[in-house]
Amino acid sequence: MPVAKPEASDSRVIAHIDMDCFYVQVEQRKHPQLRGLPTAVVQYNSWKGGGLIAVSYEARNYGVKRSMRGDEAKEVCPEIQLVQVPVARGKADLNTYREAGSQVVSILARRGRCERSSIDEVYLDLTDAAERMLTETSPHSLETIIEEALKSHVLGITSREDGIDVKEKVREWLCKSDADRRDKLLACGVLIVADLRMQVLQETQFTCSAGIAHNKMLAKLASAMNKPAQQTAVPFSSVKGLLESFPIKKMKQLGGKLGSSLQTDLGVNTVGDLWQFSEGKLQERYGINTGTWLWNIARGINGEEVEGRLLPKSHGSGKTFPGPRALKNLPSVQHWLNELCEELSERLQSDLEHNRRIARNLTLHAHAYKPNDSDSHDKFPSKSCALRYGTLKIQEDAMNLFQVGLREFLDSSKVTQGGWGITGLSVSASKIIAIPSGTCSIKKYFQGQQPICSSSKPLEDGYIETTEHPSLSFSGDEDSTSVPIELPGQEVPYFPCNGVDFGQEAAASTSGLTFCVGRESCSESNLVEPESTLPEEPRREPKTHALDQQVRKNPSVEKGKSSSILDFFRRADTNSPLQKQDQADKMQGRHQSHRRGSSQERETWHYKADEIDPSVINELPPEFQEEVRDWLRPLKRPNVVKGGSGVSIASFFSSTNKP
Ligand code: TTP
Repeated sequence: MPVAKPEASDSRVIAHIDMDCFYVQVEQRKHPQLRGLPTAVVQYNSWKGGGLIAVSYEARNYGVKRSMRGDEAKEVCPEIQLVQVPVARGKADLNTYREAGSQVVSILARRGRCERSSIDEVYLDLTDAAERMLTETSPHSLETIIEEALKSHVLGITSREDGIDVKEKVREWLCKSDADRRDKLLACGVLIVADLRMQVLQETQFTCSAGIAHNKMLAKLASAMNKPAQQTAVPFSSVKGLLESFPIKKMKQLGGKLGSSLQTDLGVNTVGDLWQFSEGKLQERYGINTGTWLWNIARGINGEEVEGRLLPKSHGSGKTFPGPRALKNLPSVQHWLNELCEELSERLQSDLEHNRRIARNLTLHAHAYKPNDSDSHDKFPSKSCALRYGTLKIQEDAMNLFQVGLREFLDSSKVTQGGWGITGLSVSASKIIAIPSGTCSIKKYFQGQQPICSSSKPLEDGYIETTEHPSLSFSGDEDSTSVPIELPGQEVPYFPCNGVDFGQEAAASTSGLTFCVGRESCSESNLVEPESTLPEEPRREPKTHALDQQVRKNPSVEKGKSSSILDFFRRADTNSPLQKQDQADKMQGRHQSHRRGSSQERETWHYKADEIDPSVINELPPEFQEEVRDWLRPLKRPNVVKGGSGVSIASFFSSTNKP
């Protein structure tokens, strides 16, 4: 549902950047001999030459369209070059395109807040950069204006009829010293975007188009107006002219039922047609929020912020099984779900390694049909659960979600068996959060491997989803495919685990999420000695935690031989012993300072013992659990949920991150 949001300021400078025929450009960069030729990227399925998913502008000139199949495109344009999308696991592999998109994003993010809105689209908030430019190097003070900026389209100022004078008109507009401040800022935005687009071209060989306006909605409309490799600005005075004749169904969020209702119920075909309806009237018909939103967008008002997000909000992997390829039994569904989950798991792993982010939610979507129900393809319910890391776990959970969905789907029409078919399957991981600083892999730590910890440096995109508290499961089992949170190759001065102080070192691990506490340095010399000889964990050993295994395998930390968790950790760090009494004393306060043990590097850090998730304790070796519970018992707040179901490790981290 659209959300009405008033604009905090009409002096913002927002750009929308859209890559031109993106997949084609990526393929042309890979195969330079294709440059300048009519080219299209086709799906891997070769039926009738494969479905076109991206079409070069040269091919578009021949009338080739994305809706065509390869064979049809060849009829329209016999010399068209068809490039097959890369394939992995029997489905399209989009990694090359994603990576190319990331490369572009990293360039665009240089001048302002950047939101990656799709694989090839980005919003930029250039307000600060434009204000700086206006103060320091205002366009009217510039001797030369870059050519790319002069080629801009400025709505209401330039038109096709301008012919050779067009650049002169743009120059005048850009350099007008007595212009409205909002237009002056926009002019700065035009220069900045032209420069960024040039950088993208030089560094990636890709062209892109852009819209520059004072909000996201107008910028997006403008970027599509002149493609490829061009940019369009919307001065304040031109908003009305732009919207007046704009088809209502082409507006974002009006392509579906709401847009159709405006057409059929109110006779609204263009945005201008909406102007005759008061806000009250629209609210009466569509509710307060939607009514206001409609009234606003009709006037070009859109307060949506550019979110600082360089990375995708979710990961997904899907495949369609049209017509005779529909999946008709559980083993075939299982097979494809396994493939999709494997891909998803790889991407989650990569996101974790490269961006230090974890996803918390797994969703399964399916398209299905059943006998005697022509509408049934809309009715397969999407199902979600907390995401557990590890390919096998994701596969298992996805299959369970599918079966729950299938039961519901079939029950709704009393069809209990047979006759159903699955025409589309997808799994997605969402509710992604950045791992808070201060986490590292206790598993690696205790195995004496290269210490790998997070730094306290924030993520480059600063993206942390805060709307919902996470619900990671604390099952305590772990297989080799589960993912400890660890940050390769990073050195931090100590393990600043935000919150728990179990002694000099303590650790807890969830399935796929591991944190530890205590040490100043992850240097190998401080690690438990014999671990390097330990074998890797077996690939699948459910219900056996890494730390438990460690305790069993390592004679120095065998069950029963360590009288307490402190002893256990003392053995792990003979350089910095900590007295149990000291520690018990420290645990008495809710906000404690803990003096680091190393004589060389002393640090003071804080924790909030009352915010420790009790389920964390279940992750410790059994012989230590009671002891730690004793430490914490007097400090527990009555409303702390037990068992890990309500309070999760991520909320634990985020709460301890509070100032
Ligand atoms: P778009 O931005 O919609 O289109 P485009 O970049 O190919 O062309 P344009 O210059 O008109 O913006 O999509 C970006 C990429 O996403 C596109 O190159 C291929 C892929 N894509 C699909 O795989 N399937 C689809 O249905 C669409 C619309 C896009």
